[in-house]
Amino acid sequence: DDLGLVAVGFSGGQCKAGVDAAPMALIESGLIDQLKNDLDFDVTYDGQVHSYSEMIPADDPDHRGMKKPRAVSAVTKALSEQVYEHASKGRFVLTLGGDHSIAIGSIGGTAKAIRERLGREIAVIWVDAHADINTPETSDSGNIHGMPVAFLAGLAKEEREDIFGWIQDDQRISTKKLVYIGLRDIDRGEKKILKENGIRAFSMHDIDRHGIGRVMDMALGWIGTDTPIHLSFDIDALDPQWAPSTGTAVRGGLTLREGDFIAECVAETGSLVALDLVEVNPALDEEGAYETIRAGCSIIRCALGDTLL
Ligand code: DIR
Ligand code: MN
Ligand code: MN
Ligand code: MN
Repeated sequence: DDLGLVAVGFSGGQCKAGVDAAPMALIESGLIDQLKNDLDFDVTYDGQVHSYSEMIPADDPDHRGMKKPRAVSAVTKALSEQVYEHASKGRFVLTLGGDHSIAIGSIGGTAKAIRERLGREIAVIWVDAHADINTPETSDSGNIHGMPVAFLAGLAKEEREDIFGWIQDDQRISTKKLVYIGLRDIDRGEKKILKENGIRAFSMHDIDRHGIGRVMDMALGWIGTDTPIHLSFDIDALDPQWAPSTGTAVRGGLTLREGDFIAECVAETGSLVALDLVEVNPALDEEGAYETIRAGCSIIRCALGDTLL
């Protein structure tokens, strides 16, 4: 099978440096060889970690409370074009972040390519401690990594071309085909948005109540068979015990096996078309960085069809 890999060394969607070093750390730990040799993918990779520095304006004042809006907009626009290029050629697209704001580009590019190629709307499975569905107005932090779903679902819109005005309907997703797994730190405004839009969300409470097996049955049942799926996996969905090196760690999260199991179940559908692995920050909790990177690689392998037997 053909796989397009895009490495995005971008940290501008939040305030902590170091998340831009994750793609290189994941690659140096042997990820590409594993994809080629163990999982038999034909990997198309330009050999670069993109920082898109030439696209980032020197002057980037806050807009509607958003921090670095032009930088995040320019980077995600460029990324959306790269992802679109891979996906429109029928490649599975693996995007290594970077902070989670980059999903505006990766999911936007996938959504557009799948619409054109298959005439289908993608489903998105968002695995995260956070819902990342703040609008600029509901956000307390102004960090755009807390807003990507709002822009992708059209709940947040902006006229200005240089601040996400480039996002068109063919890059957007439906709130009806969005499923969350692992939530446990949701802002007040986000809870309202989830409720008002009837968005399907499985929190850690649901996982405790039903077990991850039943939760995955329900999550995939909601999406339905034969729907192309984009899996966006924030490493902070895992408990800090397994993934301490991340910008906004929240206790009470998924075990390493639960994270891998989610990825395995999505792989089993045969409908996965793209995957993001984001928010690994090797500069934070440096003793834990190796474990965090290892966890990230494991989730990627599972999502790409690696099985225990
Ligand atoms: C918080 C934290 N909800 C915010 N968000 C994220 O800043 O909007 N942390 N995404 O990873
Ligand atoms: Mn996230
Ligand atoms: Mn998160
Ligand atoms: Mn919070």
